[in-house]
Amino acid sequence: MKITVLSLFPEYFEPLLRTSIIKRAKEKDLFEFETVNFREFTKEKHGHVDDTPYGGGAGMVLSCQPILDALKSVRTPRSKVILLTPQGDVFQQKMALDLSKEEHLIFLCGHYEGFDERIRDYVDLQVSIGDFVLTGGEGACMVICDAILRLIPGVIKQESSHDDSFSNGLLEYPQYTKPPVYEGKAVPEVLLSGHHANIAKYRHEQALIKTAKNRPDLLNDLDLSEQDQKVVDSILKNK
Ligand code: 6GU
Repeated sequence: MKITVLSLFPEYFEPLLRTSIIKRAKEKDLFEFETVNFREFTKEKHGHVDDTPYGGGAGMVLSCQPILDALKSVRTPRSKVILLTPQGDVFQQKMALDLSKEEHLIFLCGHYEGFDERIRDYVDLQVSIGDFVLTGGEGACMVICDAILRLIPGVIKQESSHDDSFSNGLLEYPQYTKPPVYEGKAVPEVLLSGHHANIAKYRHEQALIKTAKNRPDLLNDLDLSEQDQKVVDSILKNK
């Protein structure tokens, strides 16, 4: 996997690559990462990469030329090009999994008011991380890169991502570690029992309960068993 980020502020990405799990994965060469500052591609004599919007209005609009010339310089037939924008498809775990299997991802990060609309014709995908507006695509790009990189084999233990929230359509079951009792709050008995089948059943039920309580919208996309539906119904009734 190679990631190329086109951004006016490549320094945003330094902490991501310098820290924790992503740093170790980089040291093990599990992925390549490069940033390209598209300001270096501008043909505008003062170095500008944006201009005022046709039709008037506040703010500036990123011009086609610098971004698309920068894109041409890094794109290959096997690249997947993703534009970060609040107007895009909302990023989800399934998209992270699909993108983690790509050979080359190119992210276009905008800043200021937005992109010239014609830039959208040159990308494969437009992605947002939720219904709010950031000052630029960099923060969103970092979030997306983190979610993708941890799914590359070897970055984290395979089992760790298996039970992730969203990977089976549910939120993750609750986890506990020592001590068995903290300020009177005890760890559920079944987790101390060593009975693997009971533990699996308990965890599945807890994942259902947590999802029904916190994110009932996720349940609409699932085909629940009769038993699971009963658990969900009892939670929703008491909400
Ligand atoms: Cl991808 N970009 C910006 N600027 N704001 C956002 C976003 C992206 N996703 C949510 N808000």
